[in-house]
Amino acid sequence: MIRYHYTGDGIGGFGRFAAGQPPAFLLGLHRSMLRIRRIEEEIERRYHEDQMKTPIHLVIGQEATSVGCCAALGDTDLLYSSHRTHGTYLAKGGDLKAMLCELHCRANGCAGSRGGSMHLIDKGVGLAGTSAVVGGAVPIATGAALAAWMKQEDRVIVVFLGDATTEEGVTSESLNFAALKRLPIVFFCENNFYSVQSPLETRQPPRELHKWAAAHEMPAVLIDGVNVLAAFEATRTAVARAKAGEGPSFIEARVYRFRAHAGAGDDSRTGYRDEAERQQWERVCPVRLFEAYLVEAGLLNATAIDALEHEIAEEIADAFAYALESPNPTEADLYRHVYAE
Ligand SMILES: Cc1ncc(C[n+]2csc(CCOP(=O)(O)OP(=O)(O)O)c2C)c(N)n1
Repeated sequence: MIRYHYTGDGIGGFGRFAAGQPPAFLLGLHRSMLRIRRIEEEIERRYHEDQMKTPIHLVIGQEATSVGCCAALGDTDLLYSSHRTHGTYLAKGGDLKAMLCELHCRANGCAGSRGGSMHLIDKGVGLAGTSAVVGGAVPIATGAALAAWMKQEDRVIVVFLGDATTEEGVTSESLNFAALKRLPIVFFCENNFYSVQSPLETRQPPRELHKWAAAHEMPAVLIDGVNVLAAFEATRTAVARAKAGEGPSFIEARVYRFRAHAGAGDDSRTGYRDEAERQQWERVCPVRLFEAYLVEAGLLNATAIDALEHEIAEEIADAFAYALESPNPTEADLYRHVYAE
């Protein structure tokens, strides 16, 4: 039984957002999504070799939200996210080699081998922090927005959260506080309908998450999370509002993760979701759908796609080789960043 149907417009949903956008911008979004997909597929392929000493939460199927959102952010805007980090980290411009070193627990990982996949960070590009604690990043991002507002900084804070994160008390507190103080923050909710293996309908009364958020007195929209341009446009609107001093916004993007909650492969056969449900969403894969749109629009062709695939594959092979050749942390590294009287 399919519980959660795709209700977007598929390939027909791109046209109204694409009008007037430069081809280079559209191609850049496609490239960024394809790159994230291929990086994660390679992580997944190698995961069983047990060289990556970290749990992983793949975003395969959810690339459009990170990429569309980050395309609307500037370098000084800050992004926070949860345990499902790879998409936001890479879309915000995080360094691939430093990410793979972190996954391989190498000394030059982006979190100094202390964090693993769930704690990626790259402050140089505004990827300000990620947290394995469900709801952990939300109040931290809200605090960063308070700081930005108090210091009159020209920046917006965005925090990615899952549907289950709306069930954490601290998320309600954060939305309330952000609305009260009119903070420059965007709550970007990726609703993939599941918390590990628990469907939304067993966790919340029948309601729509954006309507729940709207009750906190902030604009709250529902978008097709498969549509990278819808994610871009919704973020752009929310960022403009925040920068104009008008306060927070909430975006609910309906998405679907194609893989298991954690680790490599799909786990639908354990019975918590119907494989037909996943297959239905795979037919509107965000990467392939946008690619098909660009081909139809005459902006991409098979030769260009081949060249892009080749270029991305080389970058990935190079970055994995770099990570595997990088030094392990030493005992002395253990004492760095440790404070003792
Ligand atoms: C406070 C807390 N409770 C429970 C967990 C275990 N846990 C890890 S991820 C997860 C599900 C989170 O679901 P959601 O926020 O919807 O994000 P998704 O994994 O679907 O991207 C849970 C319950 C945790 N890490 N932290």
